[in-house]
Amino acid sequence: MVFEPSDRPARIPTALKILIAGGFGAGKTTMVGAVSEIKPLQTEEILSGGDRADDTGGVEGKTTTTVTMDFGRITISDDLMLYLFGTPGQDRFWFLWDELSEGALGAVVLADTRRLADCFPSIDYFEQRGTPFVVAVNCFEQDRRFAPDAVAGALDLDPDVPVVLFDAREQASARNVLIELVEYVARRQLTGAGRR
Ligand SMILES: Nc1nc2c(ncn2[C@@H]2O[C@H](COP(=O)(O)OP(=O)(O)O)[C@@H](O)[C@H]2O)c(=O)[nH]1
Ligand SMILES: [Mg+2]
Repeated sequence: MVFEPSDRPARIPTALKILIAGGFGAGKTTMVGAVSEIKPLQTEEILSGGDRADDTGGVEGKTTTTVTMDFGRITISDDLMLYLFGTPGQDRFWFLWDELSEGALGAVVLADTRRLADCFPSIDYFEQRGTPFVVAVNCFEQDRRFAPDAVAGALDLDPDVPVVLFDAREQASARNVLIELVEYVARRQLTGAGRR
């Protein structure tokens, strides 16, 4: 048997791990579902009326909550593949975060402008760990668009942290956020900002 040298050597793509964080109802499950090439792995639990553990103020349409985590995969290019891990939004699952964050390239923090404060814990967490993150503003209210600068100011972000307006339901829009994060991490590494 003769092996012909192929003109395009098979490349093994680099697989990077990205966390998708943000408050309850900010759109994590939606985003992972919109971009993932594999069926998202997730467990939704019906929110019970009686002993409801999650505060649903502002997200009244929501009847389920993700109990485990969202997991997805997206191919960005021939040599780059991203694995997405949605962080559990509920405070009672914080213990999972350290495990999840291990080896992550960076994070996307989803911000819902109706409940902006909900993403503070995620931002604090990544700032403390030195994990690079971008803030993706999920535009629920079409008629009330917030300027990225205004959101950055309200969240008191470092000036270099990218803030992107997006729609978690749209694949191209969600994909763009991920590319923004990868480029941000690359820029930080070039300038040495990522080194601790
Ligand atoms: N209008 C609008 N609704 C969205 C958007 N993203 C998510 N939703 C809806 O908001 C609700 C909460 O989203 P979900 O992904 O479950 O939030 P999670 O708790 O962060 O996983 C769901 O009913 C989604 O269909 C968006 O960009 N625009
Ligand atoms: Mg969810």
